[in-house]
Amino acid sequence: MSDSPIYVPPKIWQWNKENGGSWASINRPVAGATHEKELPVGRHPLQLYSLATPNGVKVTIMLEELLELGFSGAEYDAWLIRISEGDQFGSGFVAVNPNSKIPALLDCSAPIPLRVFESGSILLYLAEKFRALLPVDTATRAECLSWLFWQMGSAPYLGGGFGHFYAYAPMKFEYGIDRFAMEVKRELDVLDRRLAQSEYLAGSDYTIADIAVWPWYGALMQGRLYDAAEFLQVQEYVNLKRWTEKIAQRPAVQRGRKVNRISGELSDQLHERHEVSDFATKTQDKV
Ligand SMILES: N[C@@H](CCC(=O)N[C@@H](CS)C(=O)NCC(=O)O)C(=O)O
Repeated sequence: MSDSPIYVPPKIWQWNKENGGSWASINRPVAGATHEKELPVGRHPLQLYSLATPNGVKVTIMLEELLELGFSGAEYDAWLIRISEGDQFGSGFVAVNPNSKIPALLDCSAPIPLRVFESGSILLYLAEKFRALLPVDTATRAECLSWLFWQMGSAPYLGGGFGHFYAYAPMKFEYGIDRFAMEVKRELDVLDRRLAQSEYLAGSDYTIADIAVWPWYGALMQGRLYDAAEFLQVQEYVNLKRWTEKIAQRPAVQRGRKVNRISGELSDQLHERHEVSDFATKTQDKV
């Protein structure tokens, strides 16, 4: 990387492995497996390969909510994928998600085990499979799916844009931080205005739209993402704050947040989840 503040792009881009960003060691400009490694398979119908990033937490909250609703078919084994160590590039993982990103789900209750990747797609798949947390009437369902897809389109500005330049980039670059802080503030305002009209994103009921949005924007509101709550003055968004705090109290959310977590308080880390009793016996401060 050049030290000059002014970058003139060369005619042809070259892969510079030494760009110094926090994730530089795992970022590559090509897809596909880097090594042979089978994935483990447990005894439950659903096999989840993930990590407790906001995208991963969406799915563990969803599964815990389904179990809370009494769907025993939602029992799952959650296996840890350490993305900083390149587990997402093992051949077994790439077979479940050709995009090499967590979360990835294998449904072994189907006649032939079927793969589902992309967190929004996993939420929709599970909601349709169990007929839960997705409204049935046309208008509310459309509203729910609109917010679900809004999240999938918007969060990359929060993570890949703001989070990257504010927290991970090797130097603080005002242009990038300004551009994405502006966009994230706008997104927070979008949510705040919606939640001024409605208890949850799709209407009066909690749905997969809330499950998709909370791990990103709720975490930002609670000061758990990029240490940016003060910088973005999140307390201004009072309706979003009310929604964030209400969802944080749900038992399934509290359990889902812990699954595949490898940082933070030891009592919040459950590296792998195979049984409901693991929450009581296997958080990392007990093993
Ligand atoms: N659009 C994807 C994004 C998934 C994603 O970005 N996962 C990140 C962690 S939050 C990841 O696995 N990164 C590893 C890598 O980029 O190599 C989804 O929602 O599932």
